[in-house]
Amino acid sequence: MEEKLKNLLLDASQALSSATDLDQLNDIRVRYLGKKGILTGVLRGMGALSAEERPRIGQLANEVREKLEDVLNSRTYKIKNRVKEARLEQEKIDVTLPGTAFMTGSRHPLAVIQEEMEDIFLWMGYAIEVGPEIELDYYNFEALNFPAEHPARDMQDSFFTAPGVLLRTHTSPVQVRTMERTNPALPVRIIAPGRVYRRDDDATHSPMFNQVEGLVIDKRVTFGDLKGTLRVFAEKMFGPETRTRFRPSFFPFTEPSAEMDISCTTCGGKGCRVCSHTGWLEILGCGMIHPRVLEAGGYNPEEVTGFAFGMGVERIAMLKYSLDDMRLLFDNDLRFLAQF
Ligand code: 2NL
Repeated sequence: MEEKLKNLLLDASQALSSATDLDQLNDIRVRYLGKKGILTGVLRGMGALSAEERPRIGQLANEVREKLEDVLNSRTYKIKNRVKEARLEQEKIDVTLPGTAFMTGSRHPLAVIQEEMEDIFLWMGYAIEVGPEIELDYYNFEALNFPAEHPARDMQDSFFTAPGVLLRTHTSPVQVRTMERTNPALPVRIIAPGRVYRRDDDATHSPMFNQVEGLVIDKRVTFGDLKGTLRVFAEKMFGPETRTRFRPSFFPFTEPSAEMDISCTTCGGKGCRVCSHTGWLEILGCGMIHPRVLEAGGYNPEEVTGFAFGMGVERIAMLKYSLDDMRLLFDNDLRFLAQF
């Protein structure tokens, strides 16, 4: 019996020591120490022992069980540790490796330019006003002194959504609404940036584009104020060496009306392909607010005067970024957009 227990201790210890994973270890534990295991089998033979031998063998059996449990525990600990070490070895990261670059967005060139324009006028004391893109014919045309037969009022030229309702063709209606809301308060000094819509679509025209219009009303506002304001704008926007000139023009909502040119941003005025060898680039339309428009806004043209101007954000962006095709601004090609 004693011999059997000593052999059991030896065999089980050896088996436990050579086990390489927890499943094997458990199999060995069940085989030797389980309810129906080898140790239980040996102890069954204790009934045949004499009364003197029984306590000695019983104690020996307990010692064997305790020793085996010690071996089992230390082996379990070792194997668990080895598994953990292997996992950590796999998980180790080289913190000196280059990281994975995130895709980051960038501002749209039109948004960048529009904000630059807004910042210049904010600096000059203007407020920014916005309004609806779906407008009444009244605010888009009627209040702006467009004659009933004006071609822009045609279905061919504008997007009508219902009789008397259309997508605004300029941001002027925002300014009429502002005059209505603020009259007779002075001064009025606002810009109206935003999307506008016209029915053409070719290489040089998009059916949707962006405009910044401006409006100033006060006592004794002059054409000189208009010229000085827009000249400062041009110098801030295109650089202090930029020269400006004003040519007579016509708009239904201003009288007199003018267009402002700046010295060519590419050749500085010497003449090149960009300016068609004239040295000048047209960038905006402007004029003194027509008395009938002041009246529609609730201001008395006998007491106040004002000037207004309007320019396309796309045109300014194309000049500042030397773009030869407006469609670059609308195609949303990331190879282009990522440069801004
Ligand atoms: C252009 C010309 C212009 C205006 C817009 C305006 C607005 C009111 C009253 C009078 Cl409420 N005028 N706006 C005036 C002159 C020119 O735009 O070529 N825009 C791209």
